[in-house]
Amino acid sequence: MEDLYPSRQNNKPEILKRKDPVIHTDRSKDNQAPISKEQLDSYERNGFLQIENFFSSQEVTDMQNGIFELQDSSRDVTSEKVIREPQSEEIRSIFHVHNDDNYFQKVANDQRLLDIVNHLLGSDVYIHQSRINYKPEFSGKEFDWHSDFETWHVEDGMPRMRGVSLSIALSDNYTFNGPLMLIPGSHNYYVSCAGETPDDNYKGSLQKQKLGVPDHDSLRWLADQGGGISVPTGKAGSITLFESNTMHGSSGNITPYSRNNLFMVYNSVENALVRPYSGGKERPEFIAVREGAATLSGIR
Ligand code: 6CS
Ligand code: FE
Repeated sequence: MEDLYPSRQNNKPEILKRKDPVIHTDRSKDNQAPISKEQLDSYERNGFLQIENFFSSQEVTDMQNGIFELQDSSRDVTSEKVIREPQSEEIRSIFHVHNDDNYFQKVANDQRLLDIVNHLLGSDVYIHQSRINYKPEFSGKEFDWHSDFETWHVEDGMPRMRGVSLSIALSDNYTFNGPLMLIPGSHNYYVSCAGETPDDNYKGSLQKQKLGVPDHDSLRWLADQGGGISVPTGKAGSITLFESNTMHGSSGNITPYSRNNLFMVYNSVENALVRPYSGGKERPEFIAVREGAATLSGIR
């Protein structure tokens, strides 16, 4: 298939224009959306949308219990799905929870979420990737700047920008405890990065991403387009939806307040994975769902 978004093919970074819509349902149908026109405008313009108090306090408590139970039961487990920090045994992420855990399967299928995501992507959807990210107090480490789409395109063969990432805040997000930072408007550009992708890059990149992290000039250029850097703070139970190509990252956490979230990626069923554009081998199912891709039908 033609590569509309080449990256990691040579040593020169380049900024390309986005070639896909941001909202995949025609804007004349805004009145059928489960969110307001202002929220759709904001998502389309900025490449992300935060909705505060999306989940009830009971749901937040249930999800918090769920992530800590999984953390406890995974502590001594050797599994590729359990990602440790590079310099310690501390758990950084647990992958594929939308499938492996009954409770998180229900969360992924939540009708309130699907109504929004179906509208944004203009089709039925499935989960491309899911993970819990733990950023413990005093020691949680950073995620360097990246576009998720860049990795999913190069390493997983996701053809077009027709996915949306959902981060459910399971701790209060302050400006200082390593929250998500996003560059508003960056979803409209694609930073074609330098470098070449070795097979099994994921074994290192999930601890600390190196390839697909843009050069400093490109990052400065994106932020200088006018958007600067946004940090959606707020209580646990808020959600942030961000477009697959929105440039984002987060700092380490040296504060006494942990910062944990549940992260799920919805991809359009019309944007199914092909062979990785790197030409290399496919990443495993727990990072990039292929065989298990099931259209989500919703649970109320
Ligand atoms: O590899 C992935 O699919 C995801 N993980 C990282 C660290 N960066 C890109 C993407 O978000
Ligand atoms: Fe990311």
